[in-house]
Amino acid sequence: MLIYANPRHAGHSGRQEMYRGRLVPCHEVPARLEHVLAELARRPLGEIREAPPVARALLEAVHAPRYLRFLETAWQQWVALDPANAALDALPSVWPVRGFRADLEPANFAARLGLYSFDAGTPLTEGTWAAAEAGAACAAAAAFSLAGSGAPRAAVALTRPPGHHAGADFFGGYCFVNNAAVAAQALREQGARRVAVLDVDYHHGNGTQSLFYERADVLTLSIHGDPRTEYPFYLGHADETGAGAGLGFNLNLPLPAGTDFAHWRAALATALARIAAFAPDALVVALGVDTYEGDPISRFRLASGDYLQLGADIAGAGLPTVFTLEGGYAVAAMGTNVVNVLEGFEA
Ligand code: Q9C
Ligand code: ZN
Repeated sequence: MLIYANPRHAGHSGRQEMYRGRLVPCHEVPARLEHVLAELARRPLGEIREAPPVARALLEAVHAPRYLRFLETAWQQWVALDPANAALDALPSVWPVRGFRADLEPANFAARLGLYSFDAGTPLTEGTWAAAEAGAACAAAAAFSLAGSGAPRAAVALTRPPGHHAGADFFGGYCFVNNAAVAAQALREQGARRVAVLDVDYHHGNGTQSLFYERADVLTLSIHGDPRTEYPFYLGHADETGAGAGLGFNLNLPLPAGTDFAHWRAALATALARIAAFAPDALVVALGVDTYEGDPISRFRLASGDYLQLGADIAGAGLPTVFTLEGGYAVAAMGTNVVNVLEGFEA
């Protein structure tokens, strides 16, 4: 398999996130990706490459242009408010909910930050845009690498910040640019007629679902902690099946906190059967390993060894596959768990 590692990821390094009334150290830290790279050095699975820059048109096929413009200048705007802000992260604290105007871009920076976000757990830092844009480049390059004869079976966008919570014009859940959606859109643009996006992160992939909710050419599926109790709470329920032309092309498989691998794997079998019926030309896997029993913010009970089987089950779909790296916060186990999925896929 081909691996595109994000060389700018460490520039996105949040200090603190708001959690239960306190600012606590960020869970989504650069060491996560470093552990995966270290494990890949021990268990090589393929060439590790740098991606060429991502086309703006591809980003704009996924995200609103004004959102992208905001993200790329947000740090300068933040520091322009007060030079002392350079020592802080920008964290939103006000949002337009039901009945508020979302069509107008406020003149106030804090109000713009809230307009384009949905939680206070996702700090924007000096290197956030460069990291997110370079991550999207990894996702696009991974997708493009699957075309043509001699293409690998799979390609990996090894990147952070993650992407699956980011929607057309909002960041949140540690995500800014939706890498899985960029990969799916890139696959469509290079000739795949239908693409499935399977999200195995502990948290529902609300951004990906919302981006493709009215499209029949991209089937979205997500296996996740039941949003009645688990983040992101406001989306990810089983009755969300798509709308308009996309009706029937979204499948949510929420599972209760405490779910073990046997029950999780049964949900995966349901998802894979739906994918087989859809008969896509390619698959994108939003690969979060926060389903791990040792994850500090999640509540499934997968063991490290289970990820080998998870990867093998996904390989059973027999599809050209792009993996994007999503969550996983048991930092020291990240390398083992992610590389187990990839090794299980290759076996
Ligand atoms: N104040 C991913 O796994 N935690 N994102 C809730 C917010 C947010 C997880 C605390 C969890 C986001 C990609
Ligand atoms: Zn997650």
